Amino acid sequence: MIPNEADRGPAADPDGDGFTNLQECLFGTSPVANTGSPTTFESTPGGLIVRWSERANATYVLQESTTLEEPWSTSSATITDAIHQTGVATDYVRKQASIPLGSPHKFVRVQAAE
Ligand SMILES: [Ca+2]
Repeated sequence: MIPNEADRGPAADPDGDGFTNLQECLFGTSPVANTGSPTTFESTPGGLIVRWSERANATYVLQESTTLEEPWSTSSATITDAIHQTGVATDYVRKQASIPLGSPHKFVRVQAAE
């Protein structure tokens, strides 16, 4: 499916998943197929594992907040290449970080920019 002209801009969201074409490009997801969030979360006994895909020539910052209000702080969690790279788009690398569970509860997100 080729999006019409109005759906090709960086701020457009032709698949209606809530992520712009720019965000889809940064995280390696399809801009024309609603396939879910660019980040995935897995709850494990050791903590919450956050995974996302990164491409070269873009910057990514894992951030945490206890309130969802700005400013968020940069997470001190260690970010590594995920063991499983199956299904990752060409030219992207799946990354992961483990966030310890406990108090205070916190929110995490990945900020990306070109
Ligand atoms: Ca989208």
